[in-house]
Amino acid sequence: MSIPPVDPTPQPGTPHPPSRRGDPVPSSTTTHNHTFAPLPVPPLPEVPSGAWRHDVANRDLAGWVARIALLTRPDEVVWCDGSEEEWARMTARMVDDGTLVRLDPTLRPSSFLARSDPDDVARVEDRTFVCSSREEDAGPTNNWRDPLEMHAELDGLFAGCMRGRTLYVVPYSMGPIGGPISQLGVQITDSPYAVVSLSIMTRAGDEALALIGPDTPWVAGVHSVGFPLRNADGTRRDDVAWPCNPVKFVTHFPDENSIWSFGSGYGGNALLSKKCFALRIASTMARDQGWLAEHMLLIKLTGPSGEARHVAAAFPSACGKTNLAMLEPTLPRWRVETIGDDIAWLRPGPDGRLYAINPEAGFFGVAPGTSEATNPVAMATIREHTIFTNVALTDDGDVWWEGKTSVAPAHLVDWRGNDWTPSSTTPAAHPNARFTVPVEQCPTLSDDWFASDGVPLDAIVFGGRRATNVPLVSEAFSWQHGVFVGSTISSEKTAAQEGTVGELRRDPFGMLPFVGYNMGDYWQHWLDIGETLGDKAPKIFQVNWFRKGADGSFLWPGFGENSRVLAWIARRTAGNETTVRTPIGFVPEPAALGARALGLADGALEELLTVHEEPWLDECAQTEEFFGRFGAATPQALWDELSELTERLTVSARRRVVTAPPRDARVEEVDAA
Ligand code: GTP
Ligand code: SPV
Ligand code: MN
Repeated sequence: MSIPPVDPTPQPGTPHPPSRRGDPVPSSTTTHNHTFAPLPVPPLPEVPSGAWRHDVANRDLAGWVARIALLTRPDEVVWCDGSEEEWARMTARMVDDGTLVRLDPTLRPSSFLARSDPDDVARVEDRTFVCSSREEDAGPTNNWRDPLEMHAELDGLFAGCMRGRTLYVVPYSMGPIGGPISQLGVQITDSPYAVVSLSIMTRAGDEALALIGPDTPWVAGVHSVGFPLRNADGTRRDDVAWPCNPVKFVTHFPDENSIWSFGSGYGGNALLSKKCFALRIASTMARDQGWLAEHMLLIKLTGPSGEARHVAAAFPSACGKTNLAMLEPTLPRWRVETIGDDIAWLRPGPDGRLYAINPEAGFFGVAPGTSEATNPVAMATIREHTIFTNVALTDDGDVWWEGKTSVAPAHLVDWRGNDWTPSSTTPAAHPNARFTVPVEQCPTLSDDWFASDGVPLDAIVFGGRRATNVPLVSEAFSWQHGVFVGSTISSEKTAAQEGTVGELRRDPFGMLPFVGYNMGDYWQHWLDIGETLGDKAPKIFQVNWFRKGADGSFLWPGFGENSRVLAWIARRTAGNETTVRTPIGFVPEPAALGARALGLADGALEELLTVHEEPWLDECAQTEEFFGRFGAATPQALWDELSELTERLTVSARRRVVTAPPRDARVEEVDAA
C-alpha cells in the first residue's frame, strides 16, 4: 500500500501550523487604494491526541477523523485494531467502571452482561431519518429531512458531545476482507460497548483499515451517546453505566454515504454497520449498482439426496430469522447449515444466477424464547465469548430470560438491576434482550460463510407474524408475483421496535424501517433484478409459522418442525412435487409435509393450508389503499398482480358457493342417514 505524503498537521501545543514554504505571514494587505488592518487570526483549536495518523492512506478518512474530533472535543482519539488484547483491555475497563458485569468464568467464559437505560432498549424508528437531497427519494415510509438542515442541527448536537470521553475509530469490512461483494466502513463512536460489539459484528480493525487505499470508497458513521462528561466551561459530571440522551437521531445521508447517530447506545441505533449501513445506505448503493441489500437470513439446506440448496429468507424483526438460520431439522437426513441470520447482500453473478453473502461477522439475536428446546444451536453458540444485553442475572453469575427454562429460577436480578422472583409481575429480561456473538462460534456454521463470492440462491422466502389468513407455506407463480407477495407482507409488531406489540402493520420485504429510498422505487428495483435474472431467478415462497387457532394457540409447532416446510421448498426448487393451486399461490398437499406424525389438533393442518377468500379479498382492498400511498412510484406490474389476485379470489369464492350442496339437499342427506 502506498502512503501519500501527509500535510503538516496541527498537533497539540502547536496551534499554528507552519507555512509549508516558510513564507512570512503578511502583516497587512493592500489592494487598490484601500488599506485593510490585519485580521486577527484565531488560534486553531487543538486536535485531540491520536486523531491524526500518518499511516492512513485515505486522505478523506484522515481528515474526517480530525474534523469530527475537532467538533466533538474528546480527551483522546483511539484507532481500534480489532485485536484480542483490545477486547480484553476494553471489557476489563468496562467491568471496572460498571458498564459491564463479568459473568461467571466457568458457567459463561469471557462473557458479559450490559444493562441499558430503560428508555434505550430498541430501535427508534420515529427518530430515524433518510436525508436524501430530494424528499421524494425518501418516499412515504421514511422520515425525511433536508440534508443541509439536518447537518446544521447535528453539528449543534455533536459540538462538544464527547468532552471527557475517548473517541474510538473503528474501521471494518462488511463481508469477507477484500471480497468482491464486500464493502468498507469506519465508525467513530464514544461508546466502548459499541466498539466491542462492532468487533464481534464486523471484521473490524487493522486488516479493514489497510484496505482503505487513497481512492477506496468507504461509508462514514459518526456515533455518540450524547452524554459528555465535561461542559465547555470545564464543569464535570460523573459517568453512568449506560450513558445516552433523551434526544435521539439516527440519520442517513445516502448522497454522501454517511450516517450520524446521536443519543442511543442500543443495537441498530448504535452499531452503524448493521441496519444503517448494511441495509439503509447499502440499499441505495444497491439500487444504483444493480444489486440488493436485504433483511434476510441465509442457509445451506441439504436433503437425503445430498444435493445442496441455498435459501434466503426475509422476515420482519423478531419474526424468526435467527431461529430458522440455526434450525435443527426434525426430519431425518436433512441438514441446515448457517450462513447468516439477519442481513444478506444479493448480486447477479457471472453465470447469471443470484449470489448472496452475509456481510456480518456476528449475531445480534433475540434472547427471550431461545432455549435448548427451541434453538439448541444458538444455545451452543452463546456458551462463551458473548455480550448479553438486558437479560436477567442468576445468583451464580449466569444469564436467564423468559423461555430459557420452563421453570424460572427462584431469584434473579432483572434487566433493570432489581431483585426478581417468579411472583414478580414484570419480565426478568426485556422482551428485546439480545446476545452479541461471533458467527464463527456457531456449530452449524457453513463453510460457505467464508465464500467471498457468495452462494447461488435457489429460493427466496418471505414471512411475517400472522395469526390469521396467511398459510403455512405457499409458492409464488412467478418472480413478478413473488415481488408482489414481498411488497404486501404484513406482520404483528414485536418488541424489536418501539411501539405497541401485536399491532398489524405492513412490512414489505421485512424492510419497512430499512429501505433507504422510496419503497415504490425499491419494488421496481426488485422487478428489474428479476428481468436481469430471467429464468435463472430463484423461486419465491411465503411462510407463516404463527397462524393461530380459535383458542389463540399456535396451529404449527414451528422451530425444528419448520424443516418439513424447508424440505417442501427444496423439492419445489427441483420442480418435482405435486401441489395444490390456490388463488394466492401453490400450497403443499397436506400429506406432503409428513405432519401426521406431529399429532396436530384435528383440522389444524388443513386450516394451516387453507385460503379463505373473504378475508383475503379484504386484504386486497387494504393492499389497494397501501399501494395508493406510493402514488406513481408503485409499479404498474404490482397493480396488475393485485387485480389478478382479486380476480382469482373472486372466481374461487363463487366456485365454492356453487359447488357447496344446496342447504335442503344437505338436510335430506342427514335425514336419510
Ligand atoms: P431480528 O434479529 O429482530 O431481526 O429477529 P429475527 O427475525 O432473527 O427473530 P428471532 O429468530 O430471534 O425470533 C424472534 C422470536 O420469534 C423468538 O421469541 C422466537 O422464539 C420466536 N420464533 C422463532 N421461530 C418461531 C417458530 O417457528 N414458531 C414460533 N411460534 N415462534 C418462533
Ligand atoms: C432488528 O430489529 O431487526 C434487529 C435488531 O436485527 S437491531 O440491530 O437493533 O436493529
Ligand atoms: Mn433484524
